[in-house]
Amino acid sequence: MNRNDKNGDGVASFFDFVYYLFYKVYGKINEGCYIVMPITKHLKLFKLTEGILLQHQYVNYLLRHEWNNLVNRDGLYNYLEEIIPGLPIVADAIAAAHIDEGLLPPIGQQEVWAAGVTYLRSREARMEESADSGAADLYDKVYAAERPELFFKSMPYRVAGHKQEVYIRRDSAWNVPEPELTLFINSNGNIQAYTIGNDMSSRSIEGENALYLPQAKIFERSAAIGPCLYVPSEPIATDTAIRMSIHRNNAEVYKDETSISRMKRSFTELAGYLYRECDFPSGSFLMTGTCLVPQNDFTLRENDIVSISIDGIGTMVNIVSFKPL
Ligand code: DO4
Ligand code: MG
Repeated sequence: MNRNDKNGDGVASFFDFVYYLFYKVYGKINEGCYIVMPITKHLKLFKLTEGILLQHQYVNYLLRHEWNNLVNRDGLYNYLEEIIPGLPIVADAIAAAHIDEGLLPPIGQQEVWAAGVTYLRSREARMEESADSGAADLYDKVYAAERPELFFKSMPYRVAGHKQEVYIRRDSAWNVPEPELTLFINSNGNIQAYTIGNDMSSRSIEGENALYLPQAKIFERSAAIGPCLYVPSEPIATDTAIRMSIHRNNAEVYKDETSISRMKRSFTELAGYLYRECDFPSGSFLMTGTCLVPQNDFTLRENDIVSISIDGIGTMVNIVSFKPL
């Protein structure tokens, strides 16, 4: 795989290259004089039709493990680091070809859940869209309440991955993507990894009546995750940036970014509520809420291209479509 391609999708950037050099040079200096490295150690797991690709310090390794058993453990980063010496190395070009042709969403048997109204921007948007239904107050209250809003989002078979289609509903006039940092929580309730999530939503159905939330949120390919599982040695940095752009006929029609530090709740708090009275034998994914909402006159159209990037994890790209009739 291209050493500078930290997204795993063939796209290398100058910044990736500088990061790579810094990692190598500074890492060497550290080996000699025991200075703490400023870069979080991390690994990436790409789920492929041919197996699992592990990317560590820009070297690719092939794993033949069963996905659910592999990821569902405490100390996932340490376990993966320990087994690396026994793994076959995959040449850069072969790894790139596998990722290009055989990339799957990084999910096995896990349910996907989502948190709502965890950012002020989301509270404001829901209050606006539900003003006519009289439900605006609900969103104000849930933002302030001790208990977070958590809702079921998807079974694994409805989930789209990087470069795959996401769907908008034919019976919805107002459709948006929701870019969300997504947690992978193991069966013990411990956050082990992160990925990029898109909580595709119908704002017209959600705004019409708050009780329509499941229809606004759950439909074929309304959840996308990818391109990989990002497994850091430490919890993800609180100032991590999240960016979204939307392209239509080769023109950019939306672009914005923010930081997950704006979130009102902590990730462990959300995971704690989800696991209070539910067991997840293979772990679960939890989308943590959106902080980027396009202006109110924006709705997605067929063939729009949605790109979501999160620092460290990479970029997930999806094409907007309708479920075939
Ligand atoms: O309350 C409705 C859904 C909220 C949501 O999906 C979000 O804040 O991201
Ligand atoms: Mg959402």
